[in-house]
Amino acid sequence: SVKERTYIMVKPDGVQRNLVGEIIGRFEKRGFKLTALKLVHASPEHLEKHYADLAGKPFFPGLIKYMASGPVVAMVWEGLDAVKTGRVMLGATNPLQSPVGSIRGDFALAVGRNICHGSDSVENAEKEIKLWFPEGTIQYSLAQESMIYE
Ligand code: DAT
Ligand code: MG
Repeated sequence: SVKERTYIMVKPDGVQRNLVGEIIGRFEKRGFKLTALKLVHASPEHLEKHYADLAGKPFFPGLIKYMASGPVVAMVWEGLDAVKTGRVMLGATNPLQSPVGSIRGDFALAVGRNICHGSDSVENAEKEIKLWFPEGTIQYSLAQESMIYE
């Protein structure tokens, strides 16, 4: 659906490495619509909710510490097949397995410093959007929509 939404986040390493504009630019240029955006220094408690499915993994404490080490850019992008296409644009979890041309494949090397997050299902996207944007998102129409969709 062209109304599908995904939660995309530039992680602390992406912010520190000045990749915020690069990542936003890729989603903009692909044709997706930005419907929410903020810079957040998240608490460990908030990040534990975001990554609740991974609690118990050996890397979980390190993941929370890294994600809480600095601000992240939280975003919602809307458009055709946004969840799956967003994941393709990010690349694989391990940057070494990510194709060149993907964000992780172009800018990262280590799984624990992989620059960006993207929702892995429509259901999880809606959960993550609620967690990061309890205030809601912005509805508006894109002027060039008829040039992006038939
Ligand atoms: P993804 O971010 O591709 O959805 P995930 O949800 O399985 O991957 O894991 C969330 C994050 O946790 C991932 O982006 C980086 C970190 N992570 C995953 N597997 C890891 C591992 N084996 N060692 C260290 N960090 C890992
Ligand atoms: Mg994930």
